[in-house]
Amino acid sequence: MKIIILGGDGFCGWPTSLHLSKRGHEILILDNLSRRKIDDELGTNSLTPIVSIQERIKVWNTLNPKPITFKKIDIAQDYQALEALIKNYKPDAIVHFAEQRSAPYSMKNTVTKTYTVNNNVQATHNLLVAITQSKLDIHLVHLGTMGVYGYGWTGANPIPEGYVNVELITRKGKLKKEILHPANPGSVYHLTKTLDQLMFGFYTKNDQLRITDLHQGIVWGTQTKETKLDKRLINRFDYDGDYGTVLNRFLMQAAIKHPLTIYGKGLQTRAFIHINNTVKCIEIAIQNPPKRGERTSIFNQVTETQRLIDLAKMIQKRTNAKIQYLENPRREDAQNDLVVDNTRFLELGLNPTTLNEGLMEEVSEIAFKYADRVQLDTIYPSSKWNN
Ligand code: NAD
Ligand code: USQ
Repeated sequence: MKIIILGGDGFCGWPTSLHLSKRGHEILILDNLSRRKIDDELGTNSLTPIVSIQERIKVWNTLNPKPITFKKIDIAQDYQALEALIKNYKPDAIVHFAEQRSAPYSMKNTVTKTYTVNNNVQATHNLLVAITQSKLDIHLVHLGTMGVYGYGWTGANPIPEGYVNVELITRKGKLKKEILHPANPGSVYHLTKTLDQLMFGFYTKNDQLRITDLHQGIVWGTQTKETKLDKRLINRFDYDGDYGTVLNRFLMQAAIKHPLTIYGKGLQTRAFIHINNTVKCIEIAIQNPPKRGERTSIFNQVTETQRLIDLAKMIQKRTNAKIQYLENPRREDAQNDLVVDNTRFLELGLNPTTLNEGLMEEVSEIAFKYADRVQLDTIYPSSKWNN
């Protein structure tokens, strides 16, 4: 297949590009490199040393018979270029990772709030218009988030894969319906993902676009089989207070003997998935597109749920790390239960990597190895939900 990867220089996009390229697909990466620029703006870095996108691709193309190509474009700002590229390249599928993905960054200040909304909403909408204009039958696979549901909104029931059965009380009695699960975003970033869902609903209905939305949990881990092939192919690893996600932060903190920073009491439960499973899920999603005219196909892209305190204790047991309880900078429930239905991916062959299996490899091969690159002043959280 010919596949465009939007955001293919990022943490999930780079290993996905390599994974699909290795399996014989023709890959074109589009990225505006904004993620690297934000590192400079925040004075931080990837824990792993990453080379330029041009060098990454050059190395990959010496190892793999199918070359990857790259174009620098801002899909939120340069609509004409995006439309022209899609029309010329004629992809079978487009995978859309290209959004500002940090919740803390999206809550930092007025500039980052408006940037996140403008970038993410415009990127997704431009893409939908460009696919429609191309008149090509392209399957769009988008990376959404578990955070569109809130965490545990439906109480004791598992969070369903996108849609929920409801009974409406009307003047004429009860009406049964299946609707999109109510949105309950917890940050401006998560809010943009709920808006993406509405746009997908409209374009599947109005223009019969074929769209898959993957509600992904927190991704942990760094390397995949392909990124391990050469040190210049290494994936990025964010650890700072804005972009570092909780489990990768704990791993880095344990490696440098910094206490594990739990916000609140650590009774929040979240959904997790290893990067190896992320790339596999994208492959499965591409192989199983919805039909033209069908509603958005939604998968929950998660393999397990964990309470943060349990994660911290799991790492403590292996590394003797201390735990530090910080006042929670976020506005979120101090405690929640979270059960998630992920049947669709399991039935299509996903084989989950569990935390127990992968943790020590991450600690020793990544966190300890690159511990001397940590910029200590970026570890504590600096974004607050209520200033
Ligand atoms: P990332 O920031 O590492 O990668 C995103 C890439 O998109 C970056 O390379 C960035 O330069 C590019 N980009 C952003 N805006 C762009 C634009 N307007 N034009 C062109 N390129 C643009 O993020 P990631 O962790 O790889 O996440 C990828 C996607 O997966 C995001 O949409 C995110 O919301 C979703 N997701 C990530 C996680 C996670 O834990 N990392 C979990 C759930 C969902
Ligand atoms: N947390 C800590 N200590 C830390 C960092 C975070 O206790 O040092 C807590 C947070 O308060 C929160 C939880 O850990 O309760 C998760 O935070 P996170 O930063 O790991 O994840 P989040 O902000 O939710 O965002 C990440 C990705 C985002 C993706 C989302 C999936 O950055 O792109 O959409 O995970 S999900 O959380 O399932 O919605």
